[in-house]
Amino acid sequence: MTTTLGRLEDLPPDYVQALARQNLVPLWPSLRALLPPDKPRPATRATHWSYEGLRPLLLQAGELTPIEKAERRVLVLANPGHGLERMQASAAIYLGMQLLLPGEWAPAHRHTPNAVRMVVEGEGAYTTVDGRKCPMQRGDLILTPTGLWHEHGHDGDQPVVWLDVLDLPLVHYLEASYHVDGPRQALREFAIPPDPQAGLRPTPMFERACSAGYPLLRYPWEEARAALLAQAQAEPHREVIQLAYVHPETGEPAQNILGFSALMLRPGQQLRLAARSPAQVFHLIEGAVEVQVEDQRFALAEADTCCAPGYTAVQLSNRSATAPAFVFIADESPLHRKLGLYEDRG
Ligand code: 1HN
Repeated sequence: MTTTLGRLEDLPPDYVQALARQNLVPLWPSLRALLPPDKPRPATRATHWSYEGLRPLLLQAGELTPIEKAERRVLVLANPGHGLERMQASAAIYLGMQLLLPGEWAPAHRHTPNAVRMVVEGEGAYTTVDGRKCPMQRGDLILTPTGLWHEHGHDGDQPVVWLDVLDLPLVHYLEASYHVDGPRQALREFAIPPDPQAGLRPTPMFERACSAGYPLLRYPWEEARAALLAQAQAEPHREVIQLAYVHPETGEPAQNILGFSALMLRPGQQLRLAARSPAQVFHLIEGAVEVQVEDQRFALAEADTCCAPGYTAVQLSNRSATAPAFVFIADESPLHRKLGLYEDRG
């Protein structure tokens, strides 16, 4: 039973002031907002960011602000439900579109938030992570886990754009966010190069907990796309064609806080994703997809991004009857599982 509780206005003003003078606050006027009935009331709003809309503005940032004045030239995909100034897509997810122009250099630093890059367009750029040079090609996923040095360079002749996904809002909320600048990294090779196929697993592997060490930093799109097509072909009746980006040796999620996967929709396929507690981000790598979140529908074109709050079912529809579609998904599920908050409400 949910009874109506007393409000702050019901209390004598001089009593409320006496409390404040001693840094005290009554709980009951705020209790329902802190613990709403049945499900959370998320600030996260289903939001769509069109690449066609943002691309000219990002290129304009390239003209307006030299890389030396930006360090990282990024337009943040901000969720209006949180307030644009908070620069967050969901409670734990930060999204940004980053531009690097030919010959530019984004200097080395390391920081406490974990980051990944999903490459959107252009050739010739690379990220060096912990001394390991990771070429950036469209659709590649590149990890820069917490505490590892990273810098970006560009030897090509066209602009390169990628989507940054960080757990910055959470790490900042925890008052644990900071960075350290460093010198240009010396390159080093892997003694035994990791097998990129080993970093893709059927999504139930998400269920396991986590470990340290990041032997695989670059998850080439070529491998992920081929593995999705092979799964679809091998299991023609399987509804969900999805691979999680995982630690290649343990099968645990590739990073500690946010989870990453690639999903394929068969031509014309409609797929309902259950209402689960973590918020999610969808970024269209290839094809044409409609994303429905409650009463909102977003027609995603290639390189578009959208987000959905937690505890909400999402319907994905391939708008093409002839071609498959490929979606990159980032979500808060490793975090929710570790905290014991994960729920699947079907
Ligand atoms: C960062 O380090 C990068 O290294 C991009 O490219 C975006 C957003 C907030 C904090 C650190 C990068 C970032 C960031």
